[in-house]
Amino acid sequence: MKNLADIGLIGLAVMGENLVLNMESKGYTVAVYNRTVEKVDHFVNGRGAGKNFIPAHTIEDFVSKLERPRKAMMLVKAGQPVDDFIELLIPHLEPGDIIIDGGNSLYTDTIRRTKYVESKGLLYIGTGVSGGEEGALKGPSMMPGGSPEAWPHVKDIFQAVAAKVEDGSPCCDWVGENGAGHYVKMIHNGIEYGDMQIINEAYHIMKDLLGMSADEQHEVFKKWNTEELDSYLIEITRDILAFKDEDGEPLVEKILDTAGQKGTGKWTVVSALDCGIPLTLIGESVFSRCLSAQKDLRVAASKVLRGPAPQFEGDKQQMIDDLKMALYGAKIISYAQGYDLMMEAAKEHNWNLNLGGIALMWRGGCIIRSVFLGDIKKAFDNNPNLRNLLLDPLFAEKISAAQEGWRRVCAAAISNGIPVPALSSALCYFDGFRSERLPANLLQAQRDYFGAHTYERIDQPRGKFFHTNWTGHGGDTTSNSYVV
Ligand code: NBP
Repeated sequence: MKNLADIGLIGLAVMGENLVLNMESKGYTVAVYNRTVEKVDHFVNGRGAGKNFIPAHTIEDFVSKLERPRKAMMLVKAGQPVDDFIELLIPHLEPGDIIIDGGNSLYTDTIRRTKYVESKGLLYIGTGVSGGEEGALKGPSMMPGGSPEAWPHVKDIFQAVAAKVEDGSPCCDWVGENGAGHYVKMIHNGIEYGDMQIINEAYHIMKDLLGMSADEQHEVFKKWNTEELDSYLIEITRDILAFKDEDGEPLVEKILDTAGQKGTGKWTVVSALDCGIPLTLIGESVFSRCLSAQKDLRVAASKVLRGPAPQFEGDKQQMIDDLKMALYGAKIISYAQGYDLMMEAAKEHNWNLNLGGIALMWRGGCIIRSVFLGDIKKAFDNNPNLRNLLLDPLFAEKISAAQEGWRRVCAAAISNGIPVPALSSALCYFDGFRSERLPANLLQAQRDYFGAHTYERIDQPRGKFFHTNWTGHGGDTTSNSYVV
């Protein structure tokens, strides 16, 4: 074993343990440290026994065991622990050494930390790591950003441990400056919320409108996973639906219907609101989790508020085929909106994002991995300046083909009282996006009426603003607007 490690890792919890085992299996020697130091010995004498790990019992000891430039990676709880470890590391590091945060940090924290660490003559990387426990061990998707000079020093290690797609390309590449990597990971998580929500809405329709058993649904998801919806989340839904509890009944039906969340979906929506980008599908997905969490209130409301009893009289197989189209169409919208937001954030933060490369990074190893992402990569390869995914010829054609069935699904759900907030808001976005004229002319008239907010006219050049004295007793003073 080498005396000095190629890289060091702080944080031997689920992600850290599995990621260092992955690194070691690719031939790297890894120094390991954890706040609760007993876990270091427990790991090197347990899962890490007989492998190329160098245990460290203090931060000083940890840093002294790293080859220069030192690469000290943290996989600890996001938030204050990351700042605390940065403070502990800095006094022991030398110019050119690299601190890496692989946790789910908020991108604005990573922007701040990159600036701070660079001000000390060091380099910083904030990298998204997706794929959970199994991904960390067998090949995660990794989205690094931060100090660009740091990338050549970690590229080989990161790309060796990352998941690979069919042609061997790693699901890891440089994303951009300061917080870009964590921003892209945040969007990934937002899309994950959206993909999960639309699958849940399809399940709800199959169960409550079509009256299908879990086994019947399992068969549908099994088929879908061999077609254009082929993805990790469809695959695990297939398996969940087939899973039986000890009494032979589907376990899924015994699980309480309240969803948890850790905040990355919310961060995505907050960023969308800040940037003025309509991220409706992910927004509805976050709010659906919030509504699910109001269990007691919903139970009380269910006794008071009446709606239609679901009743399906049409062609069941047709509705199942329509559901596939609804999922496909909504998925296109979700990615179109997510990419729209990334493009806007990149403008604001001066990130030179490789949009096709991001699709490739998500193509394997992570929770949203799917064959679909290959088409997104192609769309940006064909046109690196593509303004919106819906304007790519292939996606334009696919969404047009999906809309008929998708509309039937939303109409049936709404008339039968089954909530489909993500599927329907995505369809509304599609209809809004393809509208040359929306009713915002009336809205501007209303704003001008009550607040003298002014309006532009269709028969005058853009940028020329008008105010009308709608009531005859208003004044000529106008109000300022902000534009998002
Ligand atoms: P956790 O998020 O549970 O964090 C555990 C680690 O953080 C342990 O090393 C623990 O040390 C350390 N830690 C805590 Br907790 N509080 C600390 C403090 N105040 N000061 C210093 N260290 C502290 O571990 P995880 O689930 O492996 O996740 C690691 C990171 O990766 C997180 O940012 C997470 O959001 C992200 N992530 C997780 C997943 C997943 O599937 N779990 C997937 C993708 C990303 P201790 O042993 O002394 O308590």
